[in-house]
Amino acid sequence: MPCNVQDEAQVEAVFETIQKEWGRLDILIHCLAFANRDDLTGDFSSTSRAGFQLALDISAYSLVALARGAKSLMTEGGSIVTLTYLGGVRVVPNYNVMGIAKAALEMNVRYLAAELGPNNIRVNGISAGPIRTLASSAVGGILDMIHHVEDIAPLRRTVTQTEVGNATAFLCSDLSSGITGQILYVDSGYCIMGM
Ligand code: 0WE
Repeated sequence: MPCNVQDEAQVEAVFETIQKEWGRLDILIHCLAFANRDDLTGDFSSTSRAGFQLALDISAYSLVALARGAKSLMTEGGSIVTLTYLGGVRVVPNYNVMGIAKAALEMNVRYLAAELGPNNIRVNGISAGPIRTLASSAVGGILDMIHHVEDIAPLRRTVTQTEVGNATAFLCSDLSSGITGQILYVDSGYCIMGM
C-alpha cells in the first residue's frame, strides 16, 4: 500500500487494512528518511526552518505515527525496528540536518520502548555503517566515506545489506526477547575507534 508518512490519513489506512486482512501485527520495520539535497551539504547553519521541519517530520516523527498504529495491532506483543546512523550521535561532515533527525529518532526509540514495553512490544534501532546504494549514490563524497571505513573499521570493510537484514531479523525474533530501547551498531566496528 502507498504510505506517505507525512499524510496521517494514509498511515491510518495502512493499519486499517492490516487490521482487516491480518487481524494483528507482529513486526514493524521503519526504514525511511528524507532531507532536501541542499541540506545535506555545506553549512549546517544554512538549514532553513522548512528544511529542518521536513527532515524531522519524515525521518523522525514518522516513527511515532507508525508506532501509534502498530501499538493497537500488536496485541500479542511485537517488535519495532528503525534504521539510524552514527551521524545522529557524532558530527559527520555534510550529514547536517539528518544528524539532528537521527538524534530525535534514537530518542523516539527510547521513549517508545518505555511506553510500549508493558505491552511486550520492543523498540530498537540499528545503526548501520555507510553502504553503496541507489539512495546513497545521491550523497556527495559517499565513496570517500566508504574508503575511510575500509581503512579504519576493525573488519576493514563496509557492511552489506544482508548483514543489516540479519541483525534486523534478530531484533524481530524471540532471540532478542530481552532487548528493547537499544541502538545496535552494524558497522564493522567502526564506531569504537578513536584514531
Ligand atoms: O541517512 C542517510 C541518507 C538519507 C538521505 C539521503 C538522501 C539522498 C537524496 C536523506 N535524504 C536524502 N535526500 C535526497 O535528496 N545515510 C545514512 C546515508 C548518508 O547520507 C549522507 C551521509 C551518509 C552516510 C549525507 C552526508 C554525509 C554522509
